[in-house]
Amino acid sequence: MERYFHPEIECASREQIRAWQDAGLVKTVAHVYKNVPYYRNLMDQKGVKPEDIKSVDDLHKLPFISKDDLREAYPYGMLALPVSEAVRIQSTSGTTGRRVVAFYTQHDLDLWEDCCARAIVAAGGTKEDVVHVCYGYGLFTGGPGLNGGSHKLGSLTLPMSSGNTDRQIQFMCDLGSTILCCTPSYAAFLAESICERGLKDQIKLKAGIFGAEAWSEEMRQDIQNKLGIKAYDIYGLTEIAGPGVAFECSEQTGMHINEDHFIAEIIDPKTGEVLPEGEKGELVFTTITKEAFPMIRYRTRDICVLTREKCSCGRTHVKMSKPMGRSDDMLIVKGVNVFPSQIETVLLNKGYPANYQIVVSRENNSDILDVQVEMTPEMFSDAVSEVSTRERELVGALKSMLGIYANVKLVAPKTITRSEGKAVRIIDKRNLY
Ligand code: DLL
Repeated sequence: MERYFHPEIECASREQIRAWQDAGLVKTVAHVYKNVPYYRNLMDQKGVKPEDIKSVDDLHKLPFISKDDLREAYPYGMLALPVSEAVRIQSTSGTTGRRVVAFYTQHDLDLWEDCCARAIVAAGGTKEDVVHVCYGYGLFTGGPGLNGGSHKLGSLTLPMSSGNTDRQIQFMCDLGSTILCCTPSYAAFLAESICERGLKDQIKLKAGIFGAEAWSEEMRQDIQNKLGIKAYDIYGLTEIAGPGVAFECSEQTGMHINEDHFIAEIIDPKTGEVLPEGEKGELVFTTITKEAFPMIRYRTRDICVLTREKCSCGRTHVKMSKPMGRSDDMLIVKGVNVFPSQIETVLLNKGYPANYQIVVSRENNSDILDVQVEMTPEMFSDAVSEVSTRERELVGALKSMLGIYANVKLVAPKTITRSEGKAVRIIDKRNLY
């Protein structure tokens, strides 16, 4: 049995998980109420006292925390211990407003790395594996998280960080990397580069652990086929820990949330009302084991579904679906909700690579949706006259998926900038007006 598969935890009964969560919640609420004045004020405003929280059934009484709260409390306002107790910060990649800074004690780091080790084991990892980590290192949690998880497992860890694709591929071949950890968009780019160089036979990869951004089932198939691996999803966010909050197992049908550390709820993003299992809504997390930066009912903005259906891997922890986009990433174009993942599904189904750019603009008070799509080299070498036929076909397919008209422009292979971290798929020019 692998060191980081703990059946007594990951396959525990619902009653046992509930008991951990009840106890962890009571302790965490008392801790933040005592030590985080910002949160104490939020609770006081709602008229809730720590004694009112006796079990998970009382969770709904507590106020939510949002990214705006964390920005307001920046930098130390949400730290629940003296600075001298914290040993590390990580930070979000936020491009607007103040960054969010999360703090960790040594104990917090240990638990986070355990979560990442569990994810690697669930993807078939053992001590014998060579784990190639090309998530970014530094403030981003991707590199440090998977690096720590791989160390815990005792696997040889390659702290590659992102970029320098030639060196990535060379190390992969020379050192015999077996598990690749990076964003799915970078995995797709690496797969493309490996195939182009005719090196597929020289790599020993068997699995990939890809997350930090939304990716479709079609993209999974594409990466799996190109690299001859199994591609597993991993989810997390800096505010809650980093990668490893949830991860996929051999079933590849959603990600088990580490319920001995996090309580998950799904709420209606408009009303804040808690929704029953199986309904789609915004994912909210409460941490129950963190010391430095506990979060109570943190609104992730990620839209997904939770399910407790029996999983063939034996794990009993609740599963979250792939996030269907973020409530704040969702575009509203001509009054219709558009998620980039819907566009990606259409493109990959029609044989296009996952290299595309969505541009939304406004003219004469009307929204315009432009989608630039890269062709494969084979498509590109076909007769020019076929391009307009192809474009028309995509316009039709997008119309039936989205319900609105999109202008499609096919562009030559390698025209769209590749990403080494999270891909930037959307340019919304309307915000600039
Ligand atoms: O992206 C942590 C991470 C690193 C997860 C490496 C997985 C692998 P942040 O930069 O704080 O943290 O961004 C968190 O990224 O709220 C989601 O919107 C999105 N996200 C993370 N994982 C996934 C995933 C890291 N598997 C935000 N699928 C989250 C879709 C994801 N979106």
